[in-house]
Amino acid sequence: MLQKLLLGDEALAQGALDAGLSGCYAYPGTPSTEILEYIQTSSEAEERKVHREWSSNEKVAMEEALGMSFAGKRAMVCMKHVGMNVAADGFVNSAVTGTVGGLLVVAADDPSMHSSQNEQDSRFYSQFAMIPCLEPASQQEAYDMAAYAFRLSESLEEPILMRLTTRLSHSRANVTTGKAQPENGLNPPNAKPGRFVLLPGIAKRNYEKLCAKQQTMVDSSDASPFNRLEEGTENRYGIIASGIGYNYVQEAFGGKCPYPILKISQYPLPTRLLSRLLERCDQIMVVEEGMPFIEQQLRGPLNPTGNIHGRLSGDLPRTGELTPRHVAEAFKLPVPNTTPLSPLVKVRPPRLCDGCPHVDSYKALNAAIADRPGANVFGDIGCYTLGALPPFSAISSCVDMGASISMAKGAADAGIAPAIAVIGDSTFTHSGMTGILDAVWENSPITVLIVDNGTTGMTGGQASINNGRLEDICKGLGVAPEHVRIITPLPKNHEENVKVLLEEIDYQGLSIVISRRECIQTLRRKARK
Ligand SMILES: Cc1ncc(C[n+]2csc(CCOP(=O)(O)OP(=O)(O)O)c2C)c(N)n1
Ligand code: SF4
Repeated sequence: MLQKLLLGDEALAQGALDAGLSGCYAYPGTPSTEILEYIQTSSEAEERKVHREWSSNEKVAMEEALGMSFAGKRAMVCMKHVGMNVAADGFVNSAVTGTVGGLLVVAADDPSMHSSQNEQDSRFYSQFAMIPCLEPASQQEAYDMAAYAFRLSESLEEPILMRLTTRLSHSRANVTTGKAQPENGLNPPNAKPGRFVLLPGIAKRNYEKLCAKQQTMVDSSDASPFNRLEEGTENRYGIIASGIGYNYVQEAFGGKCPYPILKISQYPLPTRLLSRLLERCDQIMVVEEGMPFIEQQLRGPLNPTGNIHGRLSGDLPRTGELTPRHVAEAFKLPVPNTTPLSPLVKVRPPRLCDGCPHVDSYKALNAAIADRPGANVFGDIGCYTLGALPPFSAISSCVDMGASISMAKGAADAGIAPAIAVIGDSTFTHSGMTGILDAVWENSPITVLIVDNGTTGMTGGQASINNGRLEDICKGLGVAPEHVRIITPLPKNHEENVKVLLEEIDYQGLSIVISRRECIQTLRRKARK
């Protein structure tokens, strides 16, 4: 046994490695990125040749992990919460096929939207797919749950979802590691049951089986080592605290909570434990991070007695990340002191780094459309989203990965001219390419500016899967070669870049301008090495 100081993400990664992980598949996204990054730098993963490359998007990652599970091995797939929307098709259907080797799907939620477009709660996805969900309350639990999740997955023959949240993913604690287990052997492919072929007849049978497993999943939650009912000395309130919410309760009460606490870290809800709490206490306070997932289930549509409290009742804030202070206020306890921000720390709005290639791309784009008053520029997700802010104020949308191209096409269909999309290289291979196929098919009059800095800058500079092949990819998708142009965003090229952009913007068909210069941060990192 060893003690290690680990982030929640790292604790999970180490737990999965020690539990005989054979492959981790992921697309970067805060706050999940450090899981695969830890495995990429792990010497044991290297020695064992555990798969640890980035995937092109979350759906691909999900299916790759399912393939590894099909082969009998233990696999993990990691993403940020909105990645679940991309992976959803494979994810929901993997519950219908079932799994062979343990399959752990990790979604890291970002309540308060520190670096996200929304604060959706991934627990709903587990309910939707009808599979168990684990929600660690500490870094130690994140470690321990990896092995548990693989065992549970293999006994149920179903994928298991693990939901992390920013605060746990990105804070460190001491973690005691256990004995490493060997990886599963490869199951011969011809021994595979036909249940992976989701033709209607087979899918219907599989779905019946999935429905029949629901009670076993509830029983497993009731018996889970991660769920427990802690006795209190007063029954005025019963507290249901899930995931990291359990820590906030402990902190608000200084570790001496007088009320019974039902700690929930495994779903579906443990009905026997829940009944024991409800029998004892009239008033229930639900302390859960994210959306009111548990509270909503307990209240039903009416909650006639009004005895279920939480985010919906207004006792806790409806939106945003919870804190011990919120819990203290809900129970009218003295509010814990918070350390004020040091005057040395200056709060400033986010901005592009000095010397960032996107600066010169936006300067050229703004100059090119200066006398095109009908121009609309649809943006996407990455460092270049900051082009929406002054001094550029260049883009008017940022919705989901890849939306710039499809929205520009839709707007062009409606008559917007010129319609321009700005998209990063990683976002382009994640979800932009399929939008291009539609625009190629109709030769839509849009210009796509791919700001190619050779990396996935916003999430910390992970490898970008296109690896300098963007022009070939665009031509391969069917874009006319003479309308695939490359510019270098540097001040000295400004006039030339504006000219190229104008030529393509004025062309009445699909054109692509690749603005290529490496991210200053990855460049510096390489120089330091
Ligand atoms: C579905 C989804 N997955 C992951 C993310 C996290 N994320 C935000 S931007 C981005 C990619 C940024 O890379 P790129 O498009 O190359 O632009 P750059 O930041 O390098 O300018 C990622 C992975 C997200 N917002 N949504
Ligand atoms: S990390 Fe790279 S791409 Fe992002 S703002 Fe800085 S220089 Fe630009």
